[in-house]
Amino acid sequence: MTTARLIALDQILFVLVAAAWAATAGVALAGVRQPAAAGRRTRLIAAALCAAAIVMTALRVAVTLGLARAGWWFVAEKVTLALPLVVLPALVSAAVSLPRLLRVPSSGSGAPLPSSRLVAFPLLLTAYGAVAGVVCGVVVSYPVTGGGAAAVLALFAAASVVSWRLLGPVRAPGHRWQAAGTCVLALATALAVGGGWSGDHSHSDHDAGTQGISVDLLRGPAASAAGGPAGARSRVRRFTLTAQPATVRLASGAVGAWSFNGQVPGPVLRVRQGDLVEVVLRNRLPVVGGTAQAVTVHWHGYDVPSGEDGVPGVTQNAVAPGQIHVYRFRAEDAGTYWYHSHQNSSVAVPRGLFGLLVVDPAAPLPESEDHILALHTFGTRPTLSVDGAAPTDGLARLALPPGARTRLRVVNTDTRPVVLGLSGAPYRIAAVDGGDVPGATDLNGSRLHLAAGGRYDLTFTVPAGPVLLTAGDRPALLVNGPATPPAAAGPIVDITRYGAATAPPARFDQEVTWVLDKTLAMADGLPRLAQTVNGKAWPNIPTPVVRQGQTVRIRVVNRGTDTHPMHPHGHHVRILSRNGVPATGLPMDTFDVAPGEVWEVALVADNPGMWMSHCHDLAHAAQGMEFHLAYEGVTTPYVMGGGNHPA
Ligand SMILES: [Cu+2]
Repeated sequence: MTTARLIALDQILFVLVAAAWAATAGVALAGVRQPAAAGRRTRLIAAALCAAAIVMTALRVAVTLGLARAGWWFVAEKVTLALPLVVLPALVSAAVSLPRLLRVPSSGSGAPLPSSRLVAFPLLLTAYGAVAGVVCGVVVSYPVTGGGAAAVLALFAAASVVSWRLLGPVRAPGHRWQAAGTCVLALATALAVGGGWSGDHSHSDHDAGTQGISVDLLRGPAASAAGGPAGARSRVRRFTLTAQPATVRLASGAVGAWSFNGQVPGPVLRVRQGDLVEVVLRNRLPVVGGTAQAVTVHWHGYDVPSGEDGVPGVTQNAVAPGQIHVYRFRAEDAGTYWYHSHQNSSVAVPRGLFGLLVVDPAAPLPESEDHILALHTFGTRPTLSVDGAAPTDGLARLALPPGARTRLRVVNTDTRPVVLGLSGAPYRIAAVDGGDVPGATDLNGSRLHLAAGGRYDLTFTVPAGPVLLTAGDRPALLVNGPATPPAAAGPIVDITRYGAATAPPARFDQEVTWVLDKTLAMADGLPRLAQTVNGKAWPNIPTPVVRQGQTVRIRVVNRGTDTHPMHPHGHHVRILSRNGVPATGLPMDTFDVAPGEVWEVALVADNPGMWMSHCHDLAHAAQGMEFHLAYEGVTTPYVMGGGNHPA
C-alpha cells in the first residue's frame, strides 16, 4: 500500500478506534450498573465491542508500522504519544476488563457484580487515550514538541483522575466538586502549556543579521546599463503593465476579472537573452468597499535580483491604486516563465492578474513554430489561451504547416496540478520550468503531470494528421483538425527521471527539512487549522538562513493529504531524489510534493536576498504555508501587514 493510502487509512482508523473504545466504555459502564442477571446481555455486548476495539487498535499499530517504513517524519507523534496512550490501557482492558465482562454470574448464584472500577476504568482510560490520539493528530505534527505533547497528556490525565474518583465507592461530600476542580486545573494546565507551545515567539524573519545589506539595494541594473555584460546584443525592452478591471468572455458566459492592460492573460512579454527588461507597473484597480486593491509583479521562475522579486512586505510595498513601481532585470536565462501579482495572490492570480514571459535564446531555436499556452481556471471553468489571446473554455485551434518543428510552451497558471496529454505525434519535453532538458527522449502517448505554476516546453514535428493536447479530461488544443485523434491515455511520465542524469553536488554545506502538514497552529495571531511547515504556520515558520555560495540539501516531506507545489523564489532547485529513488537532476522552480512523498532537492545559494518560499497552491500559502529563505546579512526595510499581504 502506498504511503498516501496509509496516511488516509490512519486518519480514518484513529477516529474509528476512538469511537469503538468510547462505545465499549459506555456500554460496559451501563452493564456493570445493572443487576447481575439483567445486565448480562449489556456486558456481553460490551465484551464484543471491546474485542472489536482491540482488533481496530491492532490494525492502527500495523498501519503505523507500515508508515514508519516511509520515514520517522510520518509516525513520530504516533509512536511517542498517540499509540502508547491507547495501546497500553488497551492491554490492561484486555487483561482486566474483558474477562470480567465475560464472567456471567449464573442466576440466583448470588455472585457479586464485577467491580465497576475494575471493569470500567481501564476501558475509560483506553477511550480517553484513543480520543487523545485524535486530538494529537490535529494539534501535534512533526517535530513533536514538548508543549504539544504535554497539552495532550494533561487532558488525558485530567479525564482519568476524574473518572477514577467518580467510579470509586466512597462518595464523600464535595466529591464531585473535587473532580470538577481537578478537571479545570488540568484544562488550565493544558491550555497554558499548549499556548506556550503554539504561541511561538513571532520572531522577525526580517533581521537575518543586525547589520547588512538591504534587499532594496539588490536591484536590477539601471536602464543606462544596457549593453552591459551581454555586449552588443543588449537592448532595453520597456513594457507597461496596468492593473485594471476587465471582462473575460467565455463560451459559457462572461467573467469579471482583474487584468494587466485589460487582457487576461496579460500581454506576453517576449524578450531576447541579454535584453534589459524594464517594466512599469501601474495600478488602476478600483477601490472596492473602502479597500484598495494593491498589486505587485512577481516573475515566477525567473531568478531576478531579490529587490525585483515583487513580494509585498519583503522586497517592496504593495502598489496601491494610483501608484507606480518600476522593475528592471537583465534577461540572462532563456526559457518559459510567467508573471503574476503577489499581493493577496490567492485572490488576485485566480482573478486574472497574470501574464506570460518568454526569454528567447541569443541563438535561434530549431523550432520554426513557437507558441505559448496558458492554462487557467476562472471559477470552475478551465480555459486555454494561445499566444496571449483571449482564453477559451472550448477547444482552441492552431493551424501549423506539416513537417514544421514546433514548440508548445505550456504554462499552468492555476493553483492545482494538471495532467497533460499530447497525442497524434511523438514529442519531447524540451524544457522544464524554463531550463532545457539534456538528453530529452521521445514520448508516445505518455501523459505529463504539470505542477501549479510549472511549465513544460513540448516539441514535436507536425505530422500529416491532427495533434491533440488534453488538459485533465478536457480536449484543450487541436492542431490541424477537423479530425480529432484519440486523447493520450498512456502512463504519466516521472519527470524526476526524465532526461539524461547529471551528477549531484559532491557535498552540502547545510541540510534543511520541511515537513508539510495540516494541523492546528497559530496563524495571524489565532489558533487555526493551518497548512504547516515543521508544525508551524506563517509567520512562525523558522527562516532557513544561508550564506552565499553554499549548497543546501532540502528534504521536503508531505505527511498531509494535500498536494503541495513548493516554490522557492529566486532559485531553481535541482531534484536529487523522490521517495529515495535518485532523480536525473532537472532544475525546477515549482515541484509537486504529493501526500506521502519525500523529495530531496539541492539549492545553490547564488542569488543573495530575502526570498519567499511557499506552496503555489495559493490558498495553502494563505493558510500558512509560506516562509522566508534568507541570506546571511540581508535585511529588508519592508514589513508584512498594513497594505502588504503576499499570500
Ligand atoms: Cu500546498
